[in-house]
Amino acid sequence: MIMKRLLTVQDISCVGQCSTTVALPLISACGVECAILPPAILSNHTGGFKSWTFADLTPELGKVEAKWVEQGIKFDAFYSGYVCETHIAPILSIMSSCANPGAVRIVDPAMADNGRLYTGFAGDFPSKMAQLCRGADYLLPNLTEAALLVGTEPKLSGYTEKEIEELISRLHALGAKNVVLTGVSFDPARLGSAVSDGNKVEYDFNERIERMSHGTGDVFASVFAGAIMRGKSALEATAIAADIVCEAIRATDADHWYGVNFERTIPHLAGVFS
Ligand code: PXL
Repeated sequence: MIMKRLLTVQDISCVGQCSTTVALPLISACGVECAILPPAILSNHTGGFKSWTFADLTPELGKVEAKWVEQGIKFDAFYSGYVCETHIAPILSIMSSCANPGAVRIVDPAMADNGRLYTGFAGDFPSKMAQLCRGADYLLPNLTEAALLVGTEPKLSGYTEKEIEELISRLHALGAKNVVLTGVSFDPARLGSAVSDGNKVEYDFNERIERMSHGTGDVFASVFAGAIMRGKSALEATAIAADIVCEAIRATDADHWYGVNFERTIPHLAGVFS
């Protein structure tokens, strides 16, 4: 079987176990070639560190695209994560000029959690991120991102099944084909995702782990992307990704605060696809 080639577009946070430094090893472990395009390089992520450097590579993106077009470099899939406003137009352009026929677009609108936008994003950023979501084959928001994308006030908990399904139909109305909404819970003991193809909504739940962990959205989206490229359905990919997230949280050292020790799940993940 010919190996699929995926391009992930998200920052490099040099320290912090998030975005590209999570996507590259996990997607590789799924047996999928992972090319990267970092639109910015940070010393570390913005979620809990006191400060960080931020080198914006927006001017590089068009040059990289021109070089890939010149050489006929194309991708079977695109997976975008944490990006800023100036990156969105160049990413949309690359996704159209460097796509193999039938290329899949996976969009994790990584911009918010726990009811709030991440530090550094302006209040109108969700409307910019919505432009990336428009052509998504798979859109992977958490509950806060979903609410902000459709222009509603995020609730921290207490969504009913009816409210979840209403939120999902509004995400489809943005132009996303399949929606995987994470952080869904109807029972305090269980946490999971709602998976919708626009016709039906299915659910995947795991036992809730009472621990605040950074970077789990990136672990989830990376494994989901790898699993989709290996031919899994959206519900199967969700279940595999959620299991790896739970395993990674449980495998994380007690005093490790800025990410999860997902590295310990790599042998298991590689085994799923061997
Ligand atoms: O995990 C999402 C993420 C990615 N990249 C950067 C971040 C965050 C979350 O805070 O700060 C730079």
